[in-house]
Amino acid sequence: MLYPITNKYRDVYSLSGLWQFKAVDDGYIPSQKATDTTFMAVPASMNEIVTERAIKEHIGKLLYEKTFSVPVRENRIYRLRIGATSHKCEVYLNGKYIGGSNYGFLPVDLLLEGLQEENRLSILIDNRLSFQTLPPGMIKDGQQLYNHDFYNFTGIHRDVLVYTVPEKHVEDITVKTVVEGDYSQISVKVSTNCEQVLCSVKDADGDIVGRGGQGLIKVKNPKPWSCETPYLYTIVVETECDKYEEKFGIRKIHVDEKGFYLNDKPVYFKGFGMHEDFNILGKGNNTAVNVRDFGLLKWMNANSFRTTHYPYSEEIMNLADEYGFLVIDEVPAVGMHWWDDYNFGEDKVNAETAVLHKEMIKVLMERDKNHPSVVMLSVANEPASHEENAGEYFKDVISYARTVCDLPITLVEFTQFRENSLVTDLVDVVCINRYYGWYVNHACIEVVYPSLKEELTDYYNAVKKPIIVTEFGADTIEGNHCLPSETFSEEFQEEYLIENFKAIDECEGCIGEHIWNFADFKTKEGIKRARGNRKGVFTRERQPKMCAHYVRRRWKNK
Ligand code: BDP
Repeated sequence: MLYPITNKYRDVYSLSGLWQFKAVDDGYIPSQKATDTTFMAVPASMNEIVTERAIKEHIGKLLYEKTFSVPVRENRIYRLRIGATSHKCEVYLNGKYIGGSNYGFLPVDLLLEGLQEENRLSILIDNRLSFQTLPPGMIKDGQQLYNHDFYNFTGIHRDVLVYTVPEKHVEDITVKTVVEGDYSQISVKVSTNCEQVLCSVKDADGDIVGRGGQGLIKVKNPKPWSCETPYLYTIVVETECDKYEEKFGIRKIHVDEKGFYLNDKPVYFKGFGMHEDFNILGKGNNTAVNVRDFGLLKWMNANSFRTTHYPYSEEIMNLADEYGFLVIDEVPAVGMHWWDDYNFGEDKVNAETAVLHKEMIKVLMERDKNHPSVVMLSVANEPASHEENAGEYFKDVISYARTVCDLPITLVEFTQFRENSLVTDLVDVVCINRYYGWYVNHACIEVVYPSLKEELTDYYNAVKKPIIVTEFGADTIEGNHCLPSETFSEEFQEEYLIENFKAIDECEGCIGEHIWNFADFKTKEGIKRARGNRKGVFTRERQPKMCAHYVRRRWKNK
């Protein structure tokens, strides 16, 4: 899946900016230009922009509409690329349905036929969650309920682009690399309806270092991509009438009983679970926020993050390649329960959910396959992996994932006891979220170290797979100081993290620590949430809390 680019053969026109907007009923068809609309920003979530609670919390459909004109050139195919909407969308051009998507967080790419001098693009978004959406949820007593801890932001969250490709064009490029002695073999697969395909590899200075057609290209003395030196090459694919350039890195990944290796060197994962979340913008992609976030990740001496709990924007993935971060790419299968333990009747995660789950894994891998930063796939966060149906469900999903993804695969677990998990056997790297001293024995800082140490040691001895502690954290209100420490104070957050680190440092099989969370973020309202989840090492405005200074010193030497 190629990102729209401009060059001699291709054009891109951005439709991001001001759109018309309103809440609509289920039966609404945009056959006429909408009336009674208000302005809305794209990309952005609508929820923190609007001033009325009823719209902010609207459950159902919303219309986004915009008129646009682009130069219409002959022998060009026009396409529409929406980076992501939340969640489902239906797209209409001049009142005619042209396609849509059953899920958010991934691109929607549609053919635009019959463009006129002036055109009306209407996007209907549906933000309802059910047991057959990802993430799952249910509507009860007029309320949208869901079992995950981030706000169900609604909107067009990434850029909307009209782009052109020549009739004969490069459709897709897949790059894989292997290092043998002094050479790297770059295997290039191009899907195209063109006759002649020439491929060349440019180094970071723009010099050509290898040429060929489809198939293998040799590069002498390759410079590997790593966190310290995120060296990027470019594959240039040229045909008789099209050209596409895509960056890639030469890197090798493997996992064994003891560790995770990048270019044959063991990796220790230092970083965070994060969120696409910012004041007013909600989940809207924003370059300024992205650059600030990567600057802060570097400042922290982090080397990795997990895209908790859904695929992040392509712009963020590009920055991860450039800055040298290892990314655990996650699909939005978060808070999945089969409700064996609850009494919600027949409504539950089922085979239809699994079809969507597999589809999202496939599309995510198609989107991210050439990013050297993407080093592992996470197929879910904290499913009820002890419930009877979980074993069968994830066996199916993970064996499918292995047919479309050659990266190590994980599934992030919270089940308190390893013995109860029905999925640990299926993964390459064990990822666990643990909140001793917070959700378990709240405020008992003394239990954190012994409990975590005992559990990690037991886990590793039993499964002999590398372990990353993918979440641990304590809600902290910035500026709240307390001596001796109490929960929610900056002192407690720092002490709590230190106790977790002590346990992690003493566990043989532990190959990483991801603090929950990078920054404070918005959640649904709840009795445990005063203005969202406050476990950030940074505030929602991206200023450091006290513990940031301790953690950055720790990670400098780790
Ligand atoms: C974990 C979830 C994460 C939550 C976190 C918390 O994976 O999404 O935000 O708990 O409660 O269980 O802070």
